[in-house]
Amino acid sequence: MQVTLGRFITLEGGEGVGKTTQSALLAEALASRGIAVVRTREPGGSPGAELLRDILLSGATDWAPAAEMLLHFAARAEHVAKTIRPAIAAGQWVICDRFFDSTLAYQGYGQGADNAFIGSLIGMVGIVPDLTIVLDVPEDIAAGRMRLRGLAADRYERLDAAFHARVRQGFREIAMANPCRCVLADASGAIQAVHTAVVTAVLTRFAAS
Ligand code: T5A
Repeated sequence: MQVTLGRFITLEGGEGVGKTTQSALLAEALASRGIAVVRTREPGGSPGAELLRDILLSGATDWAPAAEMLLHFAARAEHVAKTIRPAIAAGQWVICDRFFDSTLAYQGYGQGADNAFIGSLIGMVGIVPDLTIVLDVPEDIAAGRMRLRGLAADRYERLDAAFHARVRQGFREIAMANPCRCVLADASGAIQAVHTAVVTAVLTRFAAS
């Protein structure tokens, strides 16, 4: 594969579907092909956005849905300006663990924020991933993985099963509504099997680049 331009790949899905695991494996696979890769995440990914991440995940306060959504976009604007755009401009491939689809799924589908308003803010961010891989796992399997990991739950992880079911359905609908950008991947199998599906999706999408 000949590479000249930076690319922007996002990994999406609910809690514990394996985004962080697959992001690391994909970065290794691309690096082994000589591609310069930047791994990043949301909320966060730049110093200012990481400060907002702490505020959003700590659970120190219960945000009004509109305020929470705007905080995610404030972090995103900072992240895009300070990390994502510079990397792509330098010819690097950016792999981002969550991006604007997470706001649609969590704040829109999950918490009832206005999807049209979220859509207008997505337009203001002004950058759309070249490829979004939505990792899909039944909630019970994902919850089992989180339990096995044994870390303390953050504010979103503590929300109830109905919330997580709406989030999963939201991601599935987003993937189906955006077939040119999104690939919906069954991520309930073994780590290596999911990795193979992720790499195949990436190589297929960028084969002509
Ligand atoms: N959020 C974020 C919003 O509400 N709106 C927004 O706009 C944005 C951007 C971020 C939170 O913020 C919310 C969503 C989130 O709740 P986070 O800590 O970044 O918080 O949380 P997650 O993105 O959910 O990250 P997690 O680390 O919790 O989950 P991952 O990354 O999906 O899963 P991963 O790779 O860490 O794996 C979890 C465990 O499962 C194992 C791993 O080894 C690990 O132990 N595992 C597997 N086990 C078996 N089979 C596989 N295939 C496995 N893959 C991974």
